[in-house]
Amino acid sequence: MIANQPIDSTDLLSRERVLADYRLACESRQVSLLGRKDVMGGRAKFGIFGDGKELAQLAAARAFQKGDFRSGYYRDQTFVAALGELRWTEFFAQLYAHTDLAHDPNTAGRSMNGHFATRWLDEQGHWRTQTDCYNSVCDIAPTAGQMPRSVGLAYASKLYRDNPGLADITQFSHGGNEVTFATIGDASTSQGMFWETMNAAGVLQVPLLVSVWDDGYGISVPVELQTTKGSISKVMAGFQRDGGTDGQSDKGFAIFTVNGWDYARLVEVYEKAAHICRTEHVPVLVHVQELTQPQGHSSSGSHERYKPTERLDWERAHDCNLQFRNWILDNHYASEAELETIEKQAKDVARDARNTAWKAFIGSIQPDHQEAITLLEQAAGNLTTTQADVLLSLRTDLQKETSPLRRDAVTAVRKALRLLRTEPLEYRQALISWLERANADNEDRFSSHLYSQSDESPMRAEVVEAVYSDDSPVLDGYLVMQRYFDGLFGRNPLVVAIGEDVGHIGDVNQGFAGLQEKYGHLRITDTGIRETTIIGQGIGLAMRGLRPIVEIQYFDYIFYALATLTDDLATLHYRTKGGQKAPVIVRTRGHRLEGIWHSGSPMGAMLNSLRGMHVLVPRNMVQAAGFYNTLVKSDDPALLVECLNGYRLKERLPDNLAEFCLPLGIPETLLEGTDVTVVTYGSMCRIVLEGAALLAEAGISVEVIDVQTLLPFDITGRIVDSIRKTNRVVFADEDFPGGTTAYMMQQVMEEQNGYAHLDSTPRTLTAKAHRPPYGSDGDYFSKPSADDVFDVVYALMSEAEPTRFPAIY
Ligand SMILES: Cc1ncc(C[n+]2csc(CCOP(=O)(O)OP(=O)(O)O)c2C)c(N)n1
Repeated sequence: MIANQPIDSTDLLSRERVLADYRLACESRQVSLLGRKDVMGGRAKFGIFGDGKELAQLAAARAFQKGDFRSGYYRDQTFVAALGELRWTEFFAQLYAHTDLAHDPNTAGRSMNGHFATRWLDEQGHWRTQTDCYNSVCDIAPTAGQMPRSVGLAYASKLYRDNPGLADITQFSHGGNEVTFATIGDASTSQGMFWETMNAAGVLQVPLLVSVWDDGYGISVPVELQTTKGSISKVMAGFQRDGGTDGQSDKGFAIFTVNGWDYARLVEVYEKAAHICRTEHVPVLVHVQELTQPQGHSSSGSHERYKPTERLDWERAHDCNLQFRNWILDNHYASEAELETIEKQAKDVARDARNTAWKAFIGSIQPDHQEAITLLEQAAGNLTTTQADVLLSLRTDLQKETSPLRRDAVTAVRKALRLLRTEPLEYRQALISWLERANADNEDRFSSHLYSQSDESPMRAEVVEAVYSDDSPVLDGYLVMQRYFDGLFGRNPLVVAIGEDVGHIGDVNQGFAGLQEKYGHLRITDTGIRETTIIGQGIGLAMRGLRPIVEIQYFDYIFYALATLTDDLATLHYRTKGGQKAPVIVRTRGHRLEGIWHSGSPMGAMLNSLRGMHVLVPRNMVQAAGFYNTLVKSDDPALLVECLNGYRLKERLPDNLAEFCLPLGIPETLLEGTDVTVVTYGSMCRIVLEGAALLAEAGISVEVIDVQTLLPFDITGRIVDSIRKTNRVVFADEDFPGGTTAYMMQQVMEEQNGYAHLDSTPRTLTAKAHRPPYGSDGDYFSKPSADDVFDVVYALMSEAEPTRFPAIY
C-alpha cells in the first residue's frame, strides 16, 4: 500500500461534522488559553496544553473506534475530548489537582494536567468491557515513555486475531480488529524507546498507528538538532513497506505525511491510515508536520526566548484553527457570522467549565477548612490570653485564605496541638479528632492504590500448601520449571511467555523447553533483544486482559527496561487511583553469579524503583512455582527473580504443583536457632545455611530466615518474633552495602520495632561496594561466603561472651 494517494473524502466532510469539529477546536483552544492564565494567576502550579494541535487530533479521533486504545502524551486534550472522554471541567479539575475522582476521573489529581485516562476497572477493581469503550492509557510525563506499552496494546490485537484459543473472549477484543493510536512529539522521537518500539512493531506487524505531532521543537531545541534530516518521516523511510515479494519487504510501515493545518487532508489521511492499520494489521506512521505552539511549550517559559521572529510570524499564520476557519469560509461551510457565534459560545463554554471546576475544587476543601477554624476558635476559649492569641491568629490566617489548600488547615491544627501539649486532653481532643480524621481522608486522597485493593490482590490469594508423597519425584530445578510451565500453559489460555530465546530453545535455562512446539509460537514467543519493549509488550497485553510472563534474560539487564518498569508499570494503578491495571509477571534470573554484568545482585535498585510492584526472590524453583501460581491468579504486577545457580540443583516436586500457592510477605524459617537470627533471601539462603552449619560446630545456634518476598516484606512480623528469642540479628545478601540489607534493617528495626529486643548492634553482611569481578575468586572476594557468615555472626557472639568465644583474628 502506497501512502499519500488521494482519497475520496466527500462524505467525511459534511457541514455538520465540519462545524462540530470547528466548535471543539475553538473550545479546546479557549481551554488552553484559560489554563495558562490559571497558572500565571497562581491557581495551578504548572500547565501544558494542546493548543496548535487541535485539527490533527480531531481527525485522529474520527478514525478511533470503540475497543481502540490511545497511548499518548500531554498534548492530547482535543483527541480525548473529541472521543467524549474528557469534559472541560475535568480538564480544569486536573489542572487544580482536585483529588476527587468524580471531578478528575483521569488521575484524581495525582498527575499534573494533560495526563488523560479512561477507567477500565469498576469500583471493585474488576475489568469493565473494553470493546464498548474508547480506551485511553493514563499518560506519563517521561517523553516517549508511552511507546513501549503501545507495542503490547497493538500486539494484543494480533493475539486476539490469530490465536484461536482466545476466540471466545469478547470483553477485550472483537477478533483483534482494534487499533492502538500512539501519539508522540517530534523531539521525543529522538529517544531510544521510540526506535525500539518502531522496530518491534515493524517486526511484529501489529496494528499500531503512530502519530508524530511535529511542531519543530522540543522545548527550545529545534528539530534539526533532534532528528536526522530534520524529518522523522524521511528517516523512517527505510521502515516503509514496499510491496516486495521476498517475504520481508512487504513488511514494515505504511507512512503518511500531512500538514497539521490542512483539515481536509488530515481527515482523509487518518481515515485511510486507520483502515490499513485495522484491516491489514500493519503499523502506520502519520507524520503531522507544520504544527505550532501558540503559547509555547508549557507554562514554564515563553517561546519568544528561543524562536526567531520569522518562525513566530510563520506560526501565527499557520495556526491550525485559523487555517481551518479560512478553509470553512472558502468552502462556504458557514458564514463569518456563524463562525463568530461558535467562537463566542466556545469562549463561554471554556469559561463556565473553568469557573465550575474552580468552585468545585475550592468547595471540596472548604468544609474541612471551616471546621478547623471553628475548632481553633473553640480551643482558644479555654486558654490563657497569650495562648489564645496565638490560636486566634492561626484561625485568622486560615480565614484570610480565599483559595485554601488542605495543608493550610492541617498545619495550623498541628501548630495548635504543639502549643496545647501541656493542656488537659479535653481542651485538645476535638482538634486531635479532627486531625486524625483529616489524616485518614488525606491518606486515601494522596497515598492509596499503590497496589491492588481488589479481591484479586495477591495479598488475598488463598494459600495452598505444597503436598508431597512417597512418589514425589526429585528433579533438576529446570525440569521443575518445565513441568510447572507446561501445566500452566495447558490450563490457562490467557498466559503467554515472551522474551529473548524463550521460544525455540525454551529459554536459556530450558524452563520453557519443548513448550513452543506444544503450544505454538503465539504462546511462547521469541523476541528481539529489546528489554524495554519486552516489558512494554507485557504491559500492553496485560492491559487487555491477557496474562503475560515477560522475561528479562538476566537480572543485570533489567536496567535497560527500568524506566518503563518504574515510570509506567509500577505507577499505573496508583496514578489512576485504581482506574487501570496491568498485572504483568516479569520473570528473570539472577543472584550468585559472577562478573560485572552477570552478578545478578542489584536488588536494592529494584526496591527503590519498583514500589507499586511486588518483588519476589524465591530460593528455589519449587518456591518459584508456588509464587507464580499466586501471581497468575492475582491482579498486581510483579518481578520474580529466580536463582540462576538453582536450575541444576535437585528438588522434590510437590504432587499439587498446579495448585499450591505461596503467600506474599510471609518469610520461612529454614533453620531454628537461639543465639543469632540471620535474615536473607534467594541464593544466599544456601550460603547462610552453610555458614550456620559451621557456626553450629563452634557452639553457636543460628536461626535462618528466608524472607522470600521483599515487597511486601514480612507482614506478620516473623522476624521480630525470632529476634525476641535470639536478641541478635544479621541481615545478609549479595547486594551492595546499604542496599537491600539496609531496607530489611529499616523494616525490622523501625516498622517491627526490632530495636527494642536487641542485645547487640544489628549487622549487615553484603557484597563489596564494587561490582563482582569474573571467576570464582572474583566471587569469593566480592560476595559473602559461608566464611563471611561465620565471621560476622561469631564476632557478635564474641563481643557478648568473649571468654566463651575468643576473638579469632
Ligand atoms: C525523559 C524525559 N526527558 C526530558 C523531559 C522534559 N521534557 C518535557 S517535554 C520535552 C520536550 C518534548 O518535545 P516534543 O517531543 O517535540 O513534544 P512537544 O512538547 O513539542 O509536543 C522535554 C525535553 C521529559 N519529560 N522526559
